[in-house]
Amino acid sequence: MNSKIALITGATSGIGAACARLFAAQGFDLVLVARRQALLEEISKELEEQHQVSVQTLVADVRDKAVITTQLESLPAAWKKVDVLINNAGLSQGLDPIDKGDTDDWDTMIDTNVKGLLYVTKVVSNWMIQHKAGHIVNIGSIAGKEVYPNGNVYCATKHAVDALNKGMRMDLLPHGIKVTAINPGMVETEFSLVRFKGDEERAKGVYAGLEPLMAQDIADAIWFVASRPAHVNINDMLIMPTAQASASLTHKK
Ligand code: NDP
Ligand code: 8X3
Repeated sequence: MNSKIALITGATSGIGAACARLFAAQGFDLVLVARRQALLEEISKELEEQHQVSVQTLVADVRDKAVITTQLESLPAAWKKVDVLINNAGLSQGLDPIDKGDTDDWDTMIDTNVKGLLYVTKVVSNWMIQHKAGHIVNIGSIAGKEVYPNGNVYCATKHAVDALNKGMRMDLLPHGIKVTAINPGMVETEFSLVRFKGDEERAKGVYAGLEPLMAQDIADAIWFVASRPAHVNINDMLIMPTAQASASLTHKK
């Protein structure tokens, strides 16, 4: 094993997969969490071969408290010395006014983006406390700073991440654990495809006429915050495409 470990949730796609590749390139061993086993195995094999790092894959739904807790706790002791936790697993479902929203979509977003993040953090923060060091990077959003029409529940979950990010930093302060929020604007990943439940045309339309951020842009920012000296913590970073001024204002050509 190498000397540093990063645990990344939502590592099969988008920002999480880009982080897995970047942290492996920097020599980190990885614990990768997501639901799609085949994709997890593919990325794990790719990184072990390309970068001579070790990878543990946890096929788990972060919404399932018993499963995610047991899987994390079942890791060998050496893997529990996590240096960087990237709380990235998350999603949006639907884009409807509050009176038309699907309550199952609301449950999925709240359970994944808020409760799933908490379940993982509960376990890993205790490991970090034991080791008296660690860095938790929470993936929030511009949607956690502002609200946009029909974004209601998704925005509420990301506002919750914003609050949790601040709360965690206070609670973990005596233990020397860093806590950082990375808040992206529009990033072209599977995000819109998931939001619009596989409607590729609608998903593509979100990014048409402007240059969105790419997952790599966010991974670069995460690497930057994770590689600061021990005495420096970046509390909060808001990263937007140049063509996006606010949550609801983009400039399309
Ligand atoms: P993707 O859809 O490309 O990736 C989401 C990842 O989360 C996938 O690996 C998915 O894996 C995983 N995931 C989703 N639900 C669960 C679950 N219940 N349990 C475990 N893993 C899960 O989207 P992004 O990369 O864009 O999203 C990553 C994060 O960035 C999210 O928190 C999102 O809210 C946030 N974000 C995205 C922005 C964007 O414009 N794209 C902007 C701002 C923030 P699997 O399906 O295999 O479980
Ligand atoms: C995702 C970005 O476009 O929904 O958090 O505000 S967006």
